[in-house]
Amino acid sequence: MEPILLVDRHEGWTALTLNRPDRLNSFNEDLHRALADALDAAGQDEGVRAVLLTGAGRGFCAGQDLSDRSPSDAPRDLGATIEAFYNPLVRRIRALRKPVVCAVNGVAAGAGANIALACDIVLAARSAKFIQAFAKIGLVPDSGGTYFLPRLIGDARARALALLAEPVPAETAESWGMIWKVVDDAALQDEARALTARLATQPTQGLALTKAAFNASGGNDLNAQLDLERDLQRQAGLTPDYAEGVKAFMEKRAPHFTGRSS
Ligand code: T3D
Repeated sequence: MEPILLVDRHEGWTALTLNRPDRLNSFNEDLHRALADALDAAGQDEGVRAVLLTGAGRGFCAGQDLSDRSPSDAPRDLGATIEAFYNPLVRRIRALRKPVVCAVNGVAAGAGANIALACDIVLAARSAKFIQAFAKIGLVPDSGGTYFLPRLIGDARARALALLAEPVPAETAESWGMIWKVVDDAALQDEARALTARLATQPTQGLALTKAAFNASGGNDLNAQLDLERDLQRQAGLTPDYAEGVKAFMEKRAPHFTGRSS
């Protein structure tokens, strides 16, 4: 049987592919566990300096597998599954001290859309679309949707998308600033791999600190953010990659970053 999550380790980076294409890669508990384990492994592996998340088949991810949510069952505490699976996943992606690239290869719906938005750089196939599908089944946007969306595209658009559950084509998502870039379908995976491989050669500690700064930005006022930047810069300035970056600049050559903390 095919693994539910494909893990492809490359030189310096790893690709994680949600692999339940017949269900548009919707999440069941096994997929949640596999993805959590793979992200933890990527975090612990010093040789992994960037992560690519994508989906197999024609969709990226359709959120929760609704076939695990039979209406004839006793009422289920959905807050418990959010607490156990979706919230830890979003926190893992944001806290990972390495950039996470998401290649949205097709429809991203429900939690699938918001998990994509939790990643650091989102590329999408031209044919992809994003749907806050929750309203169609009486639910609330989760997996950070009500946090990420208003910050990315503004309150007016975020509210309408959540209340109407209308699909947003990838090109609109790009023009609204919801994602980084649209790529032709046939080029998506190659471009996403090249981008992830490029990030894997960059000053990993500095990128991790940059990520931490952006993670904190939403909840900080300017003074707090300036203080945080000072503290993070202090840490960045002590990394070997900073020394190498300045040395390489002065010597007019390309830097060779190791990503190490000391
Ligand atoms: O429950 C909790 O723990 C709380 C957490 C909730 C998080 C959430 O994500 S709630 C939101 C759940 N997701 C949705 O409501 C989206 C449901 N899917 C759709 O609306 C549509 O499938 C799409 C708009 C995503 C794509 O439409 P389309 O026409 O391109 O494809 P399709 O024909 O609807 O789907 C293809 C197959 O995938 C189909 O199976 P079949 O008929 O070929 O055997 C369909 O049933 C299956 N599929 C799609 N989404 C899901 C799914 N199966 C299970 N769960 C899904 N979410």
